[in-house]
Amino acid sequence: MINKNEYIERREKIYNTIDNNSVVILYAGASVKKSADESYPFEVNRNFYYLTGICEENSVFVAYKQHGVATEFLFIPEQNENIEKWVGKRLSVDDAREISGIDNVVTLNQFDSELDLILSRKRTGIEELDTLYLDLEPENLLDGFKTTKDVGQALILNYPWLKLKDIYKTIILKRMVKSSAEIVELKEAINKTNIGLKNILKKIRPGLYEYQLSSLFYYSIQDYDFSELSFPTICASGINATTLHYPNPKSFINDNDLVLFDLGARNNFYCADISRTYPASGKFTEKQKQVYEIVLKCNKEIIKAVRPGVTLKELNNLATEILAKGLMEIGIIHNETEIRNYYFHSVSHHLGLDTHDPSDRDLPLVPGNVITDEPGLYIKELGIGIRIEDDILVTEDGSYNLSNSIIKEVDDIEKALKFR
Ligand SMILES: [Mn+2]
Repeated sequence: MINKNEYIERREKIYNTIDNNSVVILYAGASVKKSADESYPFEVNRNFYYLTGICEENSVFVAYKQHGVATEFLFIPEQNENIEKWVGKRLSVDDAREISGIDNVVTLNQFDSELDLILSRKRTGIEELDTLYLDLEPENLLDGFKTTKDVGQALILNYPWLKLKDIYKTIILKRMVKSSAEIVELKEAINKTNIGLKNILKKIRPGLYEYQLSSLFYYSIQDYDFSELSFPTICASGINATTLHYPNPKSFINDNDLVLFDLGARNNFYCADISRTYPASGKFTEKQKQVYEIVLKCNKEIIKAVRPGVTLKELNNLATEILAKGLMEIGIIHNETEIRNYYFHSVSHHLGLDTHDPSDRDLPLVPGNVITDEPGLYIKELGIGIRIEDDILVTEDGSYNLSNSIIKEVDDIEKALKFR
């Protein structure tokens, strides 16, 4: 778990970058209606969570900065015996204080009046308040249909002395650099993912349906410690693996199929994102092995190339070059440009509280960044789709593969499959 001192530090860093005479409001969000009286499971706004550690629907964080000093409030739903009879215990004010390190925790029934005191500048010392910061990420929906921009515009109408500013980028730039505690969280997410993959290696064989293996992964991480998935599991056999985000794992796994898995468990919201490709029969065919070795070589070369100063674009150019060279050597393509038919995504994205962690993809890497390394080749005419994905930490002088305990060598995979 992330310690409350770290949440306090994270907020301090944000206060250091925002204007004096400003107020920040961040919303936890609410679950989205599904149908009738059912909702989708609540997913907390990750920027709110990053700065508070709180995962309670409808909570709001407010801080105003005057003369370089920030005054903070956290508003959470009130505990209510009648409601709790139906939905279970809610977070107490004391617990919220302990998790977040915010002293001023207040229940939501006081939100409107407290916010009005601040925005109308009625508190002593905030007569100059003139800036309102919101997370204006365009798709940031508060309840499935109202955006923070809508909320901001309504507030500006009521308090016309405020000008609206976006704090989204400020927060995501901080999120891009992981602390040592965040690396521990990610390692544990990867560890759980490996538990699921090991179970898959014990069960995979021709004659199963894809969904039997994707559900085995979910069962494994739930059975381990009630973990959630980072994202819906991709389990794609044979030609299905040439669809990048193959959505509907209903196919029968045939004798000589490779099966591509792209999956991850999450740990306190930190997401693992791993891909592995296994031969259902237990042995790669010669052709499959040739293609697999090209992707694996690329995966390893990218790990070596990751270091501070490199950009994701440079990594992708390198990946494209290696994959093209490999396919030319085995005669599948005859010039480099044809690689676009067989490799058409990007080799890396940032990873963290989101699987595709928000980031500025043009910034050169710095120590503390965590990115994926996921080359792939998708050859429809051979019915082969292969992706090998690891999660890589950028260090002071290079990189460290956080998922180095998850096997990926041909020999290791075939050996593991022998003992099914
Ligand atoms: Mn990925």
